[in-house]
Amino acid sequence: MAKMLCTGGAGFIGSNFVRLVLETTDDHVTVLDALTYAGHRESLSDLDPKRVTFVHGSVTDADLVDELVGDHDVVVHFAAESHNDNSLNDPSPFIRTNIVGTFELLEAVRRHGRRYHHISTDEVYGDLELDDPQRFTETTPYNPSSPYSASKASSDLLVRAWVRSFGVQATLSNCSNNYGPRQHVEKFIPRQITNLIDGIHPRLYGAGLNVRDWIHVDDHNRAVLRIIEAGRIGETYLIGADGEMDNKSVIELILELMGEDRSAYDHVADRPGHDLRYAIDAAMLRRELGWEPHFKDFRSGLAATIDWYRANESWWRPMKEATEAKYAAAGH
Ligand code: NAD
Ligand code: TDX
Repeated sequence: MAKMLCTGGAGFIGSNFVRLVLETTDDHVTVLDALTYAGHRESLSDLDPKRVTFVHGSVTDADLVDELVGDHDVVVHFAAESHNDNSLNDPSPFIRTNIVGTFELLEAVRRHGRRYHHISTDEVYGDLELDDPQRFTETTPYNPSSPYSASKASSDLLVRAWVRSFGVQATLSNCSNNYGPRQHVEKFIPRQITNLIDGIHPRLYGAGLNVRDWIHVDDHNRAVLRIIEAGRIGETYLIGADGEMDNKSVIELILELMGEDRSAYDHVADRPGHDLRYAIDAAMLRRELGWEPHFKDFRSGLAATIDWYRANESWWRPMKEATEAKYAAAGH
């Protein structure tokens, strides 16, 4: 049994990761989470307290981080400010949490000689043309567009430098857009599902031709577990499930699955600097670590996600009004 420290474990991907660890290993998990607007204790409240310990605190708190890292075998770092639109409104928490927080963890991992896995995003590579035959690979140069993606790119580069300069035992993964249960209603898919439940039209930024490469959160997390288990130290693994789809088609599919007219959505102001297309080539992960996605059919994964939001209104309702007020102020 290993003792795992999971930062950001009360957020979307982190909370699903904790569940997967409990289901598939005998590890103990300590969650370190600051419970920002994006963190929810309820996402963990039904889990066995003998196997999950919750610590309320920030990854920027050097003393707390040092103590916790020293007491664990493996650190998996999910905690971040994660939303592009928020980073355009106010970049400052993105710099503190995503860059300084990663620095504090790396320093603690270095002092204590612990194994570290860094969670990142395909957005660090910038965007692709719609007709570009190349997809992102582990060697694509970094070219981030937004304050969010620049802060994640910075954190990745810190990890690579700590591996090379100090011999820190780290791996990295950069994943494409996740969907699934417990995702904040500020994000594209849950925003449209919960709008429709509330009788509001879905909101499409610009013409909606932007392409995202969708992967179910459990497939992302199964890949993370494989990398922790068998990944090569110092290596970056790209995680994606060949799920490219443009935003307009995603909105039309959500409308269809929820029994509405496929054209019943509104076009709203586009996001400044909006990345056009992300696409991941996950050949290395598949070849080297034998990973395969379980969710191969986006339509059925999306239908299950819609069912989850219908059945769990008490989870998302408290955050809906404030989220929509923020969007209204930004013209989205
Ligand atoms: P999220 O916003 O749902 O959750 C983030 C969690 O981190 C929250 O629980 C929040 O309270 C916590 N947190 C924020 N600041 C903190 C701090 N200073 N100290 C401790 N905890 C703090 O985000 P998510 O979508 O679950 O993303 C998790 C990670 O995965 C991030 O690193 C993100 O960059 C990366 N990622 C996300 C996606 C995606 O599609 N959502 C894709 C690829 C990579
Ligand atoms: O209401 C909306 N309408 C709309 O058209 C919203 C909220 C978004 N969009 C568009 C913008 C993007 O092209 O949908 C796409 C997806 O938007 P987000 O859910 O905000 O995701 P994105 O900006 O692609 O970033 C996501 O994937 C990479 C995560 O939020 C990041 O944390 C991750 O790193």
